[in-house]
Amino acid sequence: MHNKYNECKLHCQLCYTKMTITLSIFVVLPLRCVEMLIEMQEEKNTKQIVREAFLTINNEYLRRGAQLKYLKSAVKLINNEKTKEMNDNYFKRLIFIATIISLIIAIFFYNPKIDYILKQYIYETRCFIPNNYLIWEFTRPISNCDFCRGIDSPLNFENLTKEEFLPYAYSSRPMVIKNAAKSWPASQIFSLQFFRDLYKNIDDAYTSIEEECQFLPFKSNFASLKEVLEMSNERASNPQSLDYWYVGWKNCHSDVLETMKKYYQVPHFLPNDAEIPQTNYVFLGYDEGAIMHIDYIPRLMWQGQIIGKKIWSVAPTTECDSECAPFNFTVSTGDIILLDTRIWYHGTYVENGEFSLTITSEYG
Ligand SMILES: O=C(O)CCC(=O)C(=O)O
Repeated sequence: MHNKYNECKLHCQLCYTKMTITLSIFVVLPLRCVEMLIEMQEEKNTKQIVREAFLTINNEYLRRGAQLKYLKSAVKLINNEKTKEMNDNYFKRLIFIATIISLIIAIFFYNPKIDYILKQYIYETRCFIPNNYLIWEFTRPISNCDFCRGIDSPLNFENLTKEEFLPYAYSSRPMVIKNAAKSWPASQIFSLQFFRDLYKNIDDAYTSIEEECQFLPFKSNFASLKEVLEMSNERASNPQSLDYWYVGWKNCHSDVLETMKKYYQVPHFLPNDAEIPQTNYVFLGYDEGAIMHIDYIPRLMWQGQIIGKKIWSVAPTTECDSECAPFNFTVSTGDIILLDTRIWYHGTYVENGEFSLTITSEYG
């Protein structure tokens, strides 16, 4: 497990490096090259005019009896000065370009605010995976629209058995299994306070998020899970204020996971052969939830709605826009949603100032 996380961290860092180098190579340098080409063309035109004027003057001098060797030595003198001036200009340009590139690199690597913004909006939000929405969006395979054609709602099941679920188990059709999480003790135990105590009482729990796991602030202004769990009670319970918040994070500390797992089960209808990671995610808060995005994760996603209810908006990938339509649906308290978040864009919303808390993991 740890190796996987370290690999992932390294991958994230590589992605940042790639982004910086890509910007430098594909934006700054081409712009500079175009500028230099224009300058060279202008210089060529000017040289042509000067050459013609110079020849005319030379002919006139020769016609008036001047000697060729004096004209040649005058040209040599001017040429030497010109070459020195040009070298100076190129040297200055080189320093200028190097400074700009170094500045960009420095800003990307060392400015925590920019790094933070990029992490939220450009780089991928789940460190589980190659870490960059932009790169993923540009490089993801084109979808075969079979997955969304004719789909305008999730499949709804009342509680069902493993056998009944099997035919649908690995389908990419959004599904809601009603009341499947209703009996989990988590609905009585999990709350903001529960996670406050849990993270406070376990050594290195916060560090595990920073070093191995992931924090997703969405639109709220928190920089870390610690900030979330240490917010004032007033803010925590006052969703009507302008300061509403919604966050998610991944748990990977073994003690945190062990305690959490006392209060929920992996959905009972998932196939026995499904691979299910040890880690999980918590999403909680008010109002505007996750912004529309697609996940680059290795498996399908399940989520138990422990407290409150949530509106899900799902949309097909853009290449399927003409064949499939986006749609919304509600997941109520105690329901479990199954969604292939790798091919369905998805965002969430919590209505009416209510509080929502969910547990998520993967299977596949
Ligand atoms: O539960 C939510 O609000 C968002 C979940 C999500 O975006 C995800 O699982 O990728």
